[in-house]
Order: sequence, then structure tokens, then C-alpha cells
Amino acid sequence: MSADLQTLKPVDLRSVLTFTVKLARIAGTLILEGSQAIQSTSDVNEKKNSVDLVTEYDVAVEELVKSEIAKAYPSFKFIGEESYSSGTRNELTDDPTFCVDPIDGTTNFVHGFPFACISLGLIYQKRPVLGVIYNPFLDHLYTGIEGQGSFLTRGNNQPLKLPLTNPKPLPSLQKALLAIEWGSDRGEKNLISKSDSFLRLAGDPADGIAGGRMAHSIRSLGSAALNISTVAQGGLDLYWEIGCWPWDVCAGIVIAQEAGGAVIGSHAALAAATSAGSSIDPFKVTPDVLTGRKYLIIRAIPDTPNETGREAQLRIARDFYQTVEDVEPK
Ligand code: LIP
Repeated sequence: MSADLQTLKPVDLRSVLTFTVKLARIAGTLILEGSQAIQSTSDVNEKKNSVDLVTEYDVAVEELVKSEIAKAYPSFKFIGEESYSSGTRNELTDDPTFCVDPIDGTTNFVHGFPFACISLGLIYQKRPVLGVIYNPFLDHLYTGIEGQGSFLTRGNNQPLKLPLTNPKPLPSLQKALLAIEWGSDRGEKNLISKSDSFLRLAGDPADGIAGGRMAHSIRSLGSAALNISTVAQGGLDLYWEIGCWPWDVCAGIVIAQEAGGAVIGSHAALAAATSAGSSIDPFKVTPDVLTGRKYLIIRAIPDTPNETGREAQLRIARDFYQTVEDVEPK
């Protein structure tokens, strides 16, 4: 593929995917080496507070990835978590732009909890079009290209199309396995709002929790990218987070959408798209949704005689947003 391509066609994206998968696997080796080393040192730095962690490996992996991308695709732009943290703020343009979290799940990485990954998304004309998420601890590789499906490759096995099994109907939140995250903002306003939301998601309405949905259970994998991938594969019904960033979700958005998942922004975005007479597509990931730091991802749901899968996803999204509170991320 020409590095100066003005238009990216599906066939070009396949070649970008081949490159990106190779890069993810090289980065994965570095992440594993780092994990061994970090267990025996206390070399962990803090960003905005003592739970917002960064290690020399986050920085090294991002540097490696950035320089390999610059060699292979010199005209592509780059947005990376660690570059952003150290002050490089690239605007979103129509140009092909890699959006990268070198280690998503840094806290897991530091603690040796084997759910950390590299997340490499490609944005083109301001929408995510390609995603690669690689968890080197489990050797799980998730890939997706807009219009070409998404896949999970475990070890050296053949890629499996996502979702892994035919999706089942989702009658209500009560039947759901949900993923949420505490995030790194531990201030009173954010945390009380989040814990009130979690209380209503889990709580028994017949035993004192007003508005409780008593969902089957709640999980936190500690990595936005892996939460989204697990929704795409069908292992979680839904994932919600306020406060993460485009590099946490960009690759996952493509993987989830290609698996029939719905990616929805904030309470306000859903309300605007579903209000009477609205012409907004509630399933479209606009730049505002991509950068909005509020994400709700719902797995594929099949059509039934009573409602389409899309209607079911909207029903679940509406009920979810009636249950949880909106809060502004720091
Ligand atoms: C993390 C996310 C996680 C979220 C954290 C943080 P990092 O990314 O994936 O789900 O709760 O706030 O954003 O910092 O490990 O790359």
C-alpha cells in the first residue's frame, strides 16, 4: 500500500491490519518482558493521582509503536495515551490516524493480573475503521475492520468470527452480566454517583433498593479494550464507563460494531438520537461520541417476532441510562 494514499479502501485496510497485528504481537512481547521486570521493582509512576499509573513500559511500548507506524505509514497521524499525557495533543482530522493505548489495563499489568493489552485503533474520516487488541498474557488477539467482520484468534488457532456463538435475546437488565469500572477519579462526586449507579444495577428492588435492576452480576476486567472485546465475543452483555479516553475504546468500537454490538455515547447522546422526530442515528459513532468519554456498549441481540435486535439494544440502553447516573469525568 502507498504510504501517501489519500483514500483508504477496504483492501488497503487489510494490509494495514496485517501490519498492525504484527506490531501488536511485537509490542506484546515487550509487555510480557515488562510484566516480569515490574513485579520485582517498584518503578511505577503516577499521573493525575496515586491510582492513575504509568510505567516505563507504557512509554517504551508507545515509542516503539509510534516509530514503526511512522516508518510504514509516514502520512498517518498518531494519537497515543502517553504522548497525550506528556503534552502532545493531536486534533482529530479526516486523515488516517492511529489511536493507541500501549498498555490498556496498566493497573492489572503492575499487579500481574493477566488482563492487560495493547489497543491499536485506526480512525479515518473521523470514525474508527480498524481495531487490533492483543492480550499477550492469554495470547488473545481481537481484530476488526469496518465492513469486514471482527475475529478472535487464540494462540496459533484459526481466527473465530465474533460473536463466538449465536446471540441470545436479552429480555432485561435483570438477565444481564454487566461490566463497569471504578476508573481513576476517586473524588467524592464521581465516586458517590458511580456507586449509587452500581447499587441500582445490582440491588434487589424487593429488598430495599429503590429502582434496583438486580442484574445477574457485575464484572470489572480493568481494561476498557478487554471489556469491549468481551462484549463483542458475547461473554458480557454490556459494558459502561464514564471517564476513559478514545485510545481506550477506539479499536474496541470497530470490533464490537462488526460483531453486531451497539456503541452508544452519553445519556444526552441517546436522548437526542431517540427523541421524537430525531434524524440522528443512535448507533453511529460520531466524533462527539468517540471523544465524549462516556461509552455504553451492548452485545449483538437477535431479531425476534416482537422486536428487531436494534430495537432490543435501544430498549436495553434506555433502561440502563434510566438506572445509572450521568456524571462529568475529570
Ligand atoms: C484504563 C481503562 C480502565 C479505566 C481506567 C483507565 P489505562 O486505561 O482501560 O477501564 O477504568 O480509568 O482509563 O490507564 O490502564 O490505559
